[in-house]
Amino acid sequence: MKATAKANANIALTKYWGKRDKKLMLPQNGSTSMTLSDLYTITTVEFDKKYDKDTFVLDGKELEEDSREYGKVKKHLDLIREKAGGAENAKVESKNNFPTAAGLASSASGFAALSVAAATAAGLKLNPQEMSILARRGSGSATRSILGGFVEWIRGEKDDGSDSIVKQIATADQWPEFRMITTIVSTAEKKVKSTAGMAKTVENCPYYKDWLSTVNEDIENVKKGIKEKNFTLVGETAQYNCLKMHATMIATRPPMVYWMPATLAIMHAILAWKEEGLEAYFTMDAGPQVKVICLEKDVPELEKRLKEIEGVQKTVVCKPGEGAKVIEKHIF
Ligand code: 2P0
Repeated sequence: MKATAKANANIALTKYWGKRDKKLMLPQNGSTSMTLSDLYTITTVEFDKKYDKDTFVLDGKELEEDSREYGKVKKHLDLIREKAGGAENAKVESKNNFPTAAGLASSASGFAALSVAAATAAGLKLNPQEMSILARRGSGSATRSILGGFVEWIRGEKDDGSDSIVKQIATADQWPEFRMITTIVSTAEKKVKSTAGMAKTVENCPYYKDWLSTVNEDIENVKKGIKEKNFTLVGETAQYNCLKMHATMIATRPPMVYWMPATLAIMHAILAWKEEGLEAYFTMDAGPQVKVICLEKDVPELEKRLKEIEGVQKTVVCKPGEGAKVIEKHIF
């Protein structure tokens, strides 16, 4: 009744922004991503009669029962208990190797690891597709972290979500030179979480319909670029898609401006370096960190230059990584 899982974060190359069903976590649009090799969550789950309530320890700190995170984890455990026909309480302990809730996709790796660990501990035998559907119920982007390499989350059409599934575009080994340099410019918790932010955008952004009508073309270009290893096509499309998503965030009431001065400084630098012939692209999520899309050969020069930009606290170089998996070593 105890299991541990490790799941990598993923960064979207074309973004998920908006739900059409909040309960089933069905997206308004499809998305694509790269699963990262070096930013991950490890989670141990134990169901046992000895626990008189669910407890959740994140990075060494027990979460309060009235906190938002505790509520989300409990809800996910309830869903798994319902599927497994179990009723025992659980102890859940998670560790991230990066700052939580600062726009570094902690909910993606978090709910992917929780789903694999809890489903395994509860005795559920799920294939990767079923596991990704389960992970999606915890957090939309977590569905993509179940698979490794380059992944597409298909929007689907059905109301029950059975066709809103993930598909691997390419394995990590198919494009081993692809890199994402994550720059950390702020570790402060963001003011508007993705869940609330995307709901507001769907509700009142006048450009949201234009986002929806242009996303599929971006997805096709990213998939084509990955299959052909056409770095320019992937990078340009990812950057363009990210800017369109941020345009919808900015043009929402109340506005969401996730960029910090250092975010903008990196964006300007990347655009200028590209003019000089150093080819890299940027992408940002619902936070200030910039993920720099590049090839292995340019990493030393890019890292050196990025570290010279005021406000850049840290850089982490990530390769295409593996999907979520069960591991033997428990946290407790
Ligand atoms: C993405 N983001 O595709 C997009 C881009 C943020 C910007 O998925 O409400 O934590 O739990 O489904 O998955 C972040 O949103 O939101 C996200 P919920 P989630 O990576």
